[in-house]
Amino acid sequence: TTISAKGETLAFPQDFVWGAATAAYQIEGAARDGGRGPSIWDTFSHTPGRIADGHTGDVACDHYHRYADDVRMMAELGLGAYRFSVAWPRIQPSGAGPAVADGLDFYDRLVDELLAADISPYVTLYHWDLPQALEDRGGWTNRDTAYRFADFTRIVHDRLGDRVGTWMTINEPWVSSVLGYGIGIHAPGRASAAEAFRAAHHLLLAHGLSAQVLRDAGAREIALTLNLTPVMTPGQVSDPDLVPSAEDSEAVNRIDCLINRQFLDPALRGKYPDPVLAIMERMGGVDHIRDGDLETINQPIDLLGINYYTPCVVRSEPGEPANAAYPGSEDILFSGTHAPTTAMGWAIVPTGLSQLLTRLSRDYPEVGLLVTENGAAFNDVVAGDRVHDADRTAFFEGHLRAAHAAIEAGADLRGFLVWSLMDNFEWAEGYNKRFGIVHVDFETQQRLPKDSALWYREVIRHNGLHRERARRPTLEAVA
Ligand code: GBH
Repeated sequence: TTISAKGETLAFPQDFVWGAATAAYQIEGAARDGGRGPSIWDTFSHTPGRIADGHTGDVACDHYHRYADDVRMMAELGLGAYRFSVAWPRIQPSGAGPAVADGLDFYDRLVDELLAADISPYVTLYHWDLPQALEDRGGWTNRDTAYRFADFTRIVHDRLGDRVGTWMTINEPWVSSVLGYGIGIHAPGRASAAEAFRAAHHLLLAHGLSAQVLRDAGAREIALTLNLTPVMTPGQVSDPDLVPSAEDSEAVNRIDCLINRQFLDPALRGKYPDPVLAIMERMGGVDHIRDGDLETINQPIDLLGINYYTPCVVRSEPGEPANAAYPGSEDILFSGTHAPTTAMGWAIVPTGLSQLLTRLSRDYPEVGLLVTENGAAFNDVVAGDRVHDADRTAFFEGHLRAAHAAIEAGADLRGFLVWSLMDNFEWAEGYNKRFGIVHVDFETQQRLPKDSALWYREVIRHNGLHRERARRPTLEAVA
């Protein structure tokens, strides 16, 4: 697929959903308000040495107290949808038992504010903040956690299901399992390949059980959100049509199985890819996979949520030791690229998104696609009441052109949510890495839409990229 040139006008399908996303621990703060229990991220961020500069989510964007102003800001930006996550420990402080009224009330008020502003709430049920009490009993390595998650799903749907149409079960099980249990750079900070595979399976089981609960309760749209990552050779970064050698193809396929198909295939085809099973056997066995699990995991779902940031670039390199984040990746070299990078050091490759969307629609045609996250951290320039982030605008423009090219090639893409609505707690990086289209001053909690937010508002207004875009809108128009 060819991506249209810069400057060209592009219209998106009617009913295309435009919005922004966040996650509870990254924005809410109020870590001890309303009877909220501790999550693994409270424990982890309060452990010295885990997070850059010792930052925690104790206060974050104080969204718990400022949600009404934040919704007003979303309305001013013209968002049609807002994806947020529900903090499990606000609802069940110890991960089981009756719901806490204050916790449910908060999300109830948030949903009402959104609906009053004509913004569709998109709810993620798990964005990494597992109740610490469940971690104390093994966390995601314990099969029981999946059943606890199904109970939690029921509680939240009972309260919000009359007003929320779109439900996402688990956000990025690869990140939770590998970064949390496999290499320990995320909570709970464990480092074992065997535990990562167990955790991944139980996260998938939790997705399946939760999807069943949602379906039985009459939810309109059910989704699983994955950090899907196009895997390519260095040569394919600049020339997607390049045909790799047999050795390089094997390397690409093995990593694709680990990062993408380990989750896509159980959820959408009811089976693990053979290379993943073989690696699991080597890393501690497959005893955690019980009869019937794959049927449970393979629930019909309506949407696949795609979080896309950067591709994974690999080639065959005999003798190379395994990359710890990819158990079983011996003889594969993870390579840099010549592409420009974001402040995270991630290569900017918009064609990766069009390839990914086209491939998903080809290989998993029964499920609709939604970009649930796409965005970038840059070193923004604050100048008075303006925040200049031309890099971010260019990043989104490139990725929207790529998304549009995929739609033209037949991909069933239904919408695009930017990551993130506002600067927030960027996990292990703390507040140093800013992904927002709205700037947050973490001293004063003042919000300031960046230039990219003003640009995005025009994109939404035109339902696409528009060449005769008027002069840059002024900030006063938003305030
Ligand atoms: C998402 O995860 C999260 O859902 C969100 O909460 C988070 O704030 C946001 O992204 C930004 O980080 O070092 O080149 O190998 C992102 C998942 C997985 C994407 C690791 C980049 C590694 C790139 N990420 N991946 S590289």
